[in-house]
Amino acid sequence: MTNVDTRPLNADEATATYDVMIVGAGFAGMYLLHKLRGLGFTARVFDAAGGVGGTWYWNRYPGARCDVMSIDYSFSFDPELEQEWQWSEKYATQPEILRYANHVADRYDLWPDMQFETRIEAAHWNEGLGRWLVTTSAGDLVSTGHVVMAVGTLSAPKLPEIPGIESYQGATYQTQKWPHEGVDFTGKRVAVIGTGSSAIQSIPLIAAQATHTTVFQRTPNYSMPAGNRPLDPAEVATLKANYRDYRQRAKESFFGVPIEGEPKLCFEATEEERQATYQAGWDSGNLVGLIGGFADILFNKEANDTAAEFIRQQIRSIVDDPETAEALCPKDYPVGTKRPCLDTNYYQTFNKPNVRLVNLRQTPITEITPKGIKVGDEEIEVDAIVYATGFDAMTGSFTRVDIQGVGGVKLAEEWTNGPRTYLGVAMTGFPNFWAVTGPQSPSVLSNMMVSIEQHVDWITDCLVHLRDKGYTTIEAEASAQEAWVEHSNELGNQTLYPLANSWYMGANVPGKPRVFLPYIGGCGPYRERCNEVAAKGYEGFKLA
Ligand code: N01
Repeated sequence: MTNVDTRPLNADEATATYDVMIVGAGFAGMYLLHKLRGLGFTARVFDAAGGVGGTWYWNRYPGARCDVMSIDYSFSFDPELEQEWQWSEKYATQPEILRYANHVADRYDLWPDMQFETRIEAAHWNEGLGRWLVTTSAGDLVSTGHVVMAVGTLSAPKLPEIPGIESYQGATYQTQKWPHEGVDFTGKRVAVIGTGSSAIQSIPLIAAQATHTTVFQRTPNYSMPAGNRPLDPAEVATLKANYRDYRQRAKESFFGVPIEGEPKLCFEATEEERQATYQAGWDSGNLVGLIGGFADILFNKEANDTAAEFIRQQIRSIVDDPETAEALCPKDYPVGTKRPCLDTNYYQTFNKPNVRLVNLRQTPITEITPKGIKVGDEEIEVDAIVYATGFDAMTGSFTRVDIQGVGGVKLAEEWTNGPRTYLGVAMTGFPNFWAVTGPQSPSVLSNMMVSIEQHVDWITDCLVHLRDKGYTTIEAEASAQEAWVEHSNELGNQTLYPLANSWYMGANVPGKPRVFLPYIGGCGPYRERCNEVAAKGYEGFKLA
C-alpha cells in the first residue's frame, strides 16, 4: 500500500490543468496519449516507473518474454508502424518489447507529455468544478477533466505471507522488481518461491547459473513448450502483406488472436482425434492451440480432464524421477483455470542433479530464517531467495490509490465485495473516470494489445462525442453497472474458473473477495456490445 493522504484537495493550489490525466506509461497510456493529442485534447501521462513499458519496464527477470506471439502482441493502429518494426523471435523477450515501447515513444514524440518516477497518490472528484483533483508523489496537484487508469492488470506485486521473511540475511529478489543491471547467480545456492508464469520462465535460466537451485512449489502449474524460434523473414513478409485482414480477425476473435476453423466439442471427437488435437496443440507452442482445441475445455469438467491428463502424460514423459514428475503434475484444478504457461525447458530442468523440487503440499514452509527457508524440520540454507509470488491482480492497482468519487465515496470501499464496473471501463459514482483493460473486461483473458486498443479507441470516441455535444460529465448508471456485474459474474460462473484458487478469482490475496475478475464473453462479442452502447448514445451512462 502507498501511504495515502485522504485530506480534501484544494483546487486553488492546482499546479497543472489537463483535459485528461493518464495513469500509466505502458502500451495503454502511450497509445491513449498519442490518440488524445491527435484529437486536440491536452493530456499528460504519469508513471511510477523510470521509463515507458509498464509491465515490461518492471519485469526484467531472466527469461521474461511474452507468451502471446510478437506478431500479435504489437500495435495495429498505425500500418506504417507495424510494417517498419521487425520482431526477431516468435515470442519476444522483455528487452525487445521494451525497445519496441521506447520506439513507439520516440516515433510519436510522446516524451514531452510523460512524467516518470511519479506515483498517483489521491484522485478526488470535485463536484463544484466537475473535475478531478489528483495529487502525485512528486508534489503535483493536477486538475483534470478525466482520469484514465491505464495501470495494467498485474502491477501490484505481492510478497508471500511467511513468518520470518524480514529476518533473511541473504540476497532477495522479486521477479516483478528485478534489478536493471541483472543478477549473476554463479556460485550461489538459490531458492525460488512460486511456480507461476514468472517462475516457470526464470527457473531454467537461474538453474543454468546457480550451483544449486531449490524450487518451492505450492501448486503445480500446467505448462507447455513455447517452441520459440527466430522468425522467418518470408513468413513475416507474408503476414505483413495481409496484416489488415489478420488484425481484423484478431479483433473479432475470442482471445484477440485469430484461430483457424471452428473447434468442435471435445466428445464429438473420437479418442484418436482428441489425442491428435492435443498433440497438435502441444506442438504448436501456443496456449490457444491447446486450450482452444475444443470449444468446451473451459466449460465442461470431463472435457477438461482429458486435456489435463494429456499434459500430465507429457510431464511424466519428460521428468525422469517419478516422484518429482508426480509432484509437478497439477491434479486439483482444471487446466486453463489458473493461467497456464509456456516454457523453455522448464520440466527438463528438474532432471538436473543440482535442482530440487520441494513440494509444499507435503512439507509447507514454516518460516524464513536468517539463513534460508524452513520446511518441516529441515532448514534449507541458500544464498539468495527469488520471490515469484505474483500480484494483487486487476484490482490492486486501483485500490491502493485513494480514489474518491461523488460525495467522497471511496473506490476501495465500493469494491470491498469485488469490483463493480460498467463494461469494465466505468464506475457508478466516479464520473469521468475510466479504466483501460479493467476488471470485468476481457483484459487478461485476451491478447492485451487488442483489448488495449479497443478500450483506448472506445474511450477517446466517447470523449469526442462529449465534446461535440457539449457535455462535460459522463457517469455509468447504477442499473447498467448492476446488470453488467451480474452478467459478468453469471458468465464466469458458467465456466470452470471458479474451481481454482487463482488470481483470476482473487484467491491469492488473503481477505480478497472470491470473485471472477475478468470478463469471459470473448473479445469480439465484447467489442460489439461496447460499440452498441456507443451507437445508442452511450446507453447506460448519464451525460450532463
Ligand atoms: O504470479 P502467479 P506470476 N508460499 O500468481 C506462489 C502474467 N505473466 O508472477 O498457486 C508458496 O501466477 C503461488 O502458489 P499458489 C500471467 O498472466 C505473464 O508468476 O498460490 N508459494 C504461485 O505458484 C501470470 O499468470 C507472463 O499455490 C506461494 C506463485 O507464487 C501472471 O502474470 C510472464 C506463496 C505466483 O504465481 C502472474 O504470474 C509472467 C506462498 N506463501 C507473468 N504465495 C508471460 O507473458 C504465492 N505463492 C509469459
